[in-house]
Amino acid sequence: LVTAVDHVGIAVADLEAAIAFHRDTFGLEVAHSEVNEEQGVHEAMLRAPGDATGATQLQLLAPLREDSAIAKFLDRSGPGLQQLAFRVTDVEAAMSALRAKGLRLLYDEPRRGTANSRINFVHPKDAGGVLVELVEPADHA
Ligand code: V0V
Repeated sequence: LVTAVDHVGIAVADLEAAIAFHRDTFGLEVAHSEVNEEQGVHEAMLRAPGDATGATQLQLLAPLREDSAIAKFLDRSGPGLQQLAFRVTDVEAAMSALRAKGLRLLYDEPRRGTANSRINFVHPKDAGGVLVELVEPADHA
């Protein structure tokens, strides 16, 4: 079902400050950055220099709006780990397999994620308290 850990997501209040922290402290570089209006995030994907394409990335997530999932997470929990994202080759097939096991998916249909990936999420209460994202990268389409 899962082919890799695609990324781990951290909720941050200030994206530029978090990018600078991860660069200056750990040497991570920004591989990609975008605004996702539907998800209410301004995000950056970071990786270690020399990482192969497709290696697990670190996703920094800053809220665009007060009613966004990231703003709510920051209000409740403060900055920190918000999600674990598994890469899959077929997000609809993964959704069906997980639904068949009784897990709740947050969306009926996949939505648009980073770099035109197709995404969905498992409810954290059905995954051991972890918000699990399913990601089908665009180049698998
Ligand atoms: C909430 N809970 C979490 C959690 N968020 N537990 C673990 N990890 C999280 N991130 C817990 C919360 O403490 C409650 O526990 C319970 O879940 C239900 O909370 P709720 O108040 O009913 O729900 P909300 O309003 O906090 O919403 C939680 C969900 C929301 C997961 C439904 O955050 C959501 O829709 N997330 C999916 C979208 C998202 O995260 N987008 C931003 C990333 P107690 O108190 O009942 O025990 S965008 C992205 O990743 C992109 C673009 C990408 O990767 O491509």
